[in-house]
Amino acid sequence: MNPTIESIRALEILDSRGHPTIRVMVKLDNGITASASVPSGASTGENEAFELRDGDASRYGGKGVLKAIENVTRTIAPRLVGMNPSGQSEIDHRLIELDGTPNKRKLGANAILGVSMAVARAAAQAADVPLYEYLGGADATRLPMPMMNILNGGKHADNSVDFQEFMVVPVGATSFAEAMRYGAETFHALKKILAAKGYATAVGDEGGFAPNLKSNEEACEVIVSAIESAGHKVGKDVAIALDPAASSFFKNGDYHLSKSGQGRKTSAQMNALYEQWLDRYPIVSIEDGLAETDWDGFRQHTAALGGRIQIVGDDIYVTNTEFIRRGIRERTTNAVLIKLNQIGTVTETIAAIDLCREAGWNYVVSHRSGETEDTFMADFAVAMGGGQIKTGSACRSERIAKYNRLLEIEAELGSRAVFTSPIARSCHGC
Ligand code: 2PG
Ligand code: MG
Repeated sequence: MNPTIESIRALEILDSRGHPTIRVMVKLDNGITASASVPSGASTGENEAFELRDGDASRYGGKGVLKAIENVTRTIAPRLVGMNPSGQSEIDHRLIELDGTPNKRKLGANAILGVSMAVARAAAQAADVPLYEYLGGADATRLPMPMMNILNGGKHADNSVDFQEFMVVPVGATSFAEAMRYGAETFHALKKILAAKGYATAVGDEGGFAPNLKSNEEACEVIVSAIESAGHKVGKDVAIALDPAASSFFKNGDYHLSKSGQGRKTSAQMNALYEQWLDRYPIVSIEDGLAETDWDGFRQHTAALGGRIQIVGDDIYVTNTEFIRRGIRERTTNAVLIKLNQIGTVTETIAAIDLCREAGWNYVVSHRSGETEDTFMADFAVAMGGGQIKTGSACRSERIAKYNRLLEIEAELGSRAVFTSPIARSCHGC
């Protein structure tokens, strides 16, 4: 007999930045319990699903999530108790219906996603299969290429770097475990290089270093040196991916590189800058190189560079099928960043991925800058089989927890594990 949901509870916990977030616990009538914790972004897209915060300045500076918790226990739980947890789509649609707003403003996407993920976990346990297999089927054997954010700037660090994320991508690795080693070795080499140059080696929100560099370019230069000094071939073994998160420095139609003092640029000048960078550095992927409202700029960016590298849309799509559909129609990018909490349910996130698959686009499953020790997204990345994940540096346990879970999955799959890069190596230095 199929188990049913017996109870749903929620707890206010803290995320990696020390801000409150929500953990949801689901209990089935056969005694199985499962929980899931919800992450939170800093450079959020305007059209993301709504994160419900209490706004009570006397608690956590207004960031408490007691209202979201009450929505789980008082509104959601009574409507889900008695349901079969393996009906993920039915449960998620009931959550969407219960909320009734286009962006989950009433109940909060944080409340809804916590329930959606915890239900999936409980159902996987009830089926006695790992979460990646439950969500992806028996063919879910592909481990993702990690994009490891080893140098942080933008809204994720108090430093002089405008671009938010400088990531290393171990494109030459032949297994996930080897990719981790390449990435971690490069991270440690970078620490030495920064220290030798007299820069700080404290880390930002995603575990990458956050030095006060002289320019944005210097970030690529020190990373190239780190790849070499770790004994890896630049571009062939380890390449670079960027997430400038350009919406965060876009004001009144222009891009303001004010943290580094590199001035104001138009959309066309940003595109020219990226083109120069591609000639100078082993870059294989650029995410949010332009702002979420700059659809024209993005189209030009993709027309100019999309044949050479992966162009990923994050804030512009917010994991929402409506925006992704437009992007596919207008060739705005050639890949999509996927974040469960941008849209708010497991089912809608899978629908976003299905659109990418239909269009033959790449997709990258991503963490948020505010994370917890929850590893749902690691299993989810394997389940979805897109072959890419972005979940921070080789530092900070909320990031490492995801990587460690992937190492565990690779070992568990043994000879069935597949590791192939969906992005080309950079010809830089070939
Ligand atoms: C991003 C994310 C994750 P945040 O912009 O891609 O790295 O940052 O969670 O702050 O939106
Ligand atoms: Mg981004």
